[in-house]
Amino acid sequence: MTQLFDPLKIGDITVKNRVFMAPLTRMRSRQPGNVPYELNAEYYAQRASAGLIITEATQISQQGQGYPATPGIYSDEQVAGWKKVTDAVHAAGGKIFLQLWHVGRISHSSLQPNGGLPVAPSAIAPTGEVLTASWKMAPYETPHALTIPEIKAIIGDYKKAAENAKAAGFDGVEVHSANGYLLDQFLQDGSNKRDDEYGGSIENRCRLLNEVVDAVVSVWGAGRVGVRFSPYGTFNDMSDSNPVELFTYALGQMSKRKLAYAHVIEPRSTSAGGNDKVVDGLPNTSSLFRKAFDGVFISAGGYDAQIAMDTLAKGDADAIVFGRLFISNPDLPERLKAAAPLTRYDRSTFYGGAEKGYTDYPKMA
Ligand code: 8OZ
Repeated sequence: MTQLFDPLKIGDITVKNRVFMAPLTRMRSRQPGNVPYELNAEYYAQRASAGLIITEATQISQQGQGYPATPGIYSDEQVAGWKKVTDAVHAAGGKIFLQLWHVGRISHSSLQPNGGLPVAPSAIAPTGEVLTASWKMAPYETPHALTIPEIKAIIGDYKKAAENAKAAGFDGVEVHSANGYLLDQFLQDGSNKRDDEYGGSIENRCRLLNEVVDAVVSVWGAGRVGVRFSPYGTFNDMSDSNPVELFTYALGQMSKRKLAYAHVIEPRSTSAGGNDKVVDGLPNTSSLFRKAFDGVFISAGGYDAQIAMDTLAKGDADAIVFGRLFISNPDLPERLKAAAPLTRYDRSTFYGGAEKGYTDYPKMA
């Protein structure tokens, strides 16, 4: 158990333990304007005993939004709202990174500026349905394939969002390049069919990621920037013809940039939007990719205390990221340390609403 409670240096900061809180979409920002507010500050502060909190995915622009009531980091009101969150977490002794997000094609025109189409590397609609601005399901629309000037504008939006995150008092930022959102759509060849410098070879498919990370690093310095990947993840209709080669290359690029950490999701956890099954027999991505990144490697997806300890002991990761268990156990590190029973989470209150299923899970007696 000791390893989980050993401090860890990640880039420019040192965290108090290796039990991290995962980025968790909860769709509870204040409306209108997708603004974080006091309730969100209370929720995050309750979880400040995590070594590091990574916030819920936060859109860098209105175009980057794909679900109702997810928070943004592009308006002054949102920056002021996030400042309440970072102040509350810091006052409770925690550290918090903001996750920067652009959903790409996982959106709906009802959420887009001027009712326009969602954007993507290529005009390929994901299969399935999307949640609209009015919380109704609708079929995915065929996205608009981004032009090069539009891609450059998105990189500018990431940079501005990174600056806003700094103004809001975060300790650093994580670039969301996982789970089938924009950067992942460029990386994987199931969704990227471009024939310009942003498509085709692995080098070209990684170009947008590299340019976004460079823009964010220019604001924060590499020691305060992490990145998240989901090799083998199929959520949001993703596929790639050679995930090992692709993600080894992408992690190598991140390694060269000396990022604070790489964060990788195990495919055994169907996680986002899915069910609670842990699927066995899938590749173990932390052991597959650990060596591709020369730095702090953190791993998420279906962990319990035992698997977490074994993974650290084997050296497959330096810290373990807990999602669902952090929803229902605000004091998860203390509970793991005490081997105390864990509260079961209620999936029906994951998305939307207010206090119920959000700030009303008790700490240990
Ligand atoms: C669940 C529901 C909506 C979004 C992700 C940001 O998978 C998400 C997400 C998860 O990364």
